[in-house]
Amino acid sequence: MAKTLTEKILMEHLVEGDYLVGEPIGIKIDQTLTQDATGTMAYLQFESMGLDKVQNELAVSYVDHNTVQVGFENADDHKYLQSLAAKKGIVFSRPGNGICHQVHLERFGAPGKTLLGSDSHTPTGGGLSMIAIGAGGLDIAVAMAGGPFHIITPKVIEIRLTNKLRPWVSAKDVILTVLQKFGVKGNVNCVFEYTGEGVKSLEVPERATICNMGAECGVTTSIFPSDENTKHFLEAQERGDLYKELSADEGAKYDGLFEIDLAKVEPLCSCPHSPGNIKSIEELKGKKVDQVLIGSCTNSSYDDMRKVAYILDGKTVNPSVSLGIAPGSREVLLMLSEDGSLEKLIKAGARILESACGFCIGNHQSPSSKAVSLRTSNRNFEGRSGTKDAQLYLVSPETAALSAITGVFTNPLDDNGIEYPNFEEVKHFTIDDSMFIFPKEDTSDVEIIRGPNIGAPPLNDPLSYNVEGAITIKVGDKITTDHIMPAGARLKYRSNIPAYSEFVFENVDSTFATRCKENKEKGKNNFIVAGASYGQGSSREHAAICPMYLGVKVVLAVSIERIHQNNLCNFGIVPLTFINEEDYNSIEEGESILIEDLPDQITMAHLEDNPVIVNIGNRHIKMRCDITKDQLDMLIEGGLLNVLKNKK
Ligand code: MIC
Ligand code: SF4
Repeated sequence: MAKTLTEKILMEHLVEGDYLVGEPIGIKIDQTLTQDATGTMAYLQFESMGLDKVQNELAVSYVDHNTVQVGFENADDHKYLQSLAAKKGIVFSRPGNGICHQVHLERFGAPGKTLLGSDSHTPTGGGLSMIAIGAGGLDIAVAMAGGPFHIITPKVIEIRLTNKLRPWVSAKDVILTVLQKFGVKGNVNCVFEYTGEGVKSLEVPERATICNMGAECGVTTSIFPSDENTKHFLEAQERGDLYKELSADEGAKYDGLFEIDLAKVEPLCSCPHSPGNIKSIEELKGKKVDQVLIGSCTNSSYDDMRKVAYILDGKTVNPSVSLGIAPGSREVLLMLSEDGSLEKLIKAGARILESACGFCIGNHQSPSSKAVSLRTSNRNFEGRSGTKDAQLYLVSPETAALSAITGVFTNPLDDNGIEYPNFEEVKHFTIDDSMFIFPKEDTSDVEIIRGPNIGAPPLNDPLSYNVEGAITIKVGDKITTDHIMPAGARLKYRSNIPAYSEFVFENVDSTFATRCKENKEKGKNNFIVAGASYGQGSSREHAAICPMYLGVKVVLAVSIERIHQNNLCNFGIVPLTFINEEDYNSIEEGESILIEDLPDQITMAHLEDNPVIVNIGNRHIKMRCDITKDQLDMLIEGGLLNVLKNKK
């Protein structure tokens, strides 16, 4: 039978289950990546599995998120990660080497491979025809131990591209067109597969931009075929031997189709406070801008950056704008310095930022109060920038660079007196792998360094029979992991769960952690009630670990996003969804709640699709518990770490 590209790669990696859409399967993971903010916990969990070395083909540990180093905490994490990598056979990418997704694409990604990363933008690898998936750190730890990764066999949606983009319209506008169509919720367990003759007009970095931001739709991953452009990219990275041609079979059947005529794509923008809140730049043009930030794993390739330098050449950043530029990797930065682009950027008045996540995660460059901040990154959730009332707009590098000059939203399609650059495809990237530390065979003399910031992964208790307590918080729709577990200034506590837990829901309800602790002291459990698409956004498992630490036992939501649902199960928090959505409206914060026979109820929900009956006040509310057999075991035993321990 004719197969989609997604089916081909997934089936080649199938190690558990039957490949039937909607059914759980286990796939073999070839490559893993971690970044420092999720990595310390992932490696602590890996250590607790007791293995001498990682078991998968390639594991890379990047340091790119916490590079600000205010206080000792981040630097402690870096030391731990470096020594752990040396001990366990992991490639270490030193701080300053660049953003994990950009660097991985440049130096390690390979068509047809599976990649699992402890970061939700791991699908960037789909630009190189990989099945690249974001997951929680514990799932990466299991993959590094040689275990399979479990997903629900996805629906494959064809995104067929025709024609080619007009000058001044770019890959970011394509993915914003996709977001306009699919939105940020309701796309769980789908893969976006790009096809059509328009594909060949897009280079690998452009494809990577498109796959990167597919994460905002909540899909499992996105993928492009591997073709001549892929070959050229790999050859230019001196990795041509990894090339293989890959595409869907003629006549392959898809579960949906969205056609995009690239020639008709408009310059677009994600408006506050959701990537799915799309408007055209034409609608916004003339609006005053206070800050422009260019970079992040979405748009920081050499192609993006040299275009920006070309646009800024001979100009000066508008006096009302602060312009920051963060090239995605050391390779990109080196090339910008070699071809004269860096000089153009500096002369124009750009503030050159470290090749790291930085502004994107609110680690620095927080805008002024109520500022309008134009960014080429992928998320504009409220408060993510570090300034709660700032207004974040996500745009292409072209729109960002032009607006930095004019000081207002500027439509790149209008005549701006600049000819669109016609750059040649890069024939050879400047390769310098000296900031990777490759592991040695004999690691007997390596000691793992643990500073005071390095804690231990906390464990949960097995699920009690009757679970009783209070609705400690009720939140609305589209609550992101940034709402649950803020990053930015709090990021440095990622390796210290008791300290980080103090900040759960900090910007939503600052007394949440205190109330949880009071309930816990009285022997009561905590429950979270949420609207649709709970836990969208990042892969940070801390959005499950820290609530778990505070005694949260169950989340009752209208719907829960894929990665977060997995993280909840991994840490023994029961995910329930309303069968009748109206029941969500009837619940009030503070009400008491009792779920009787919970282990039995979720077992029957798994086996027979029975509803789970929840008693709130004097009402009996029916909930769904949509979990796999593995997740059932995790929930009953109090999390995946307990399951693994009990197996030994
Ligand atoms: C993000 O973009 O939100 C992050 C920070 O990269 C997260 C990971 C994290 O929270 O450490 C992600 O995308 O998974
Ligand atoms: Fe880093 Fe931002 Fe990309 Fe997350 S989205 S990996 S914080 S650059």
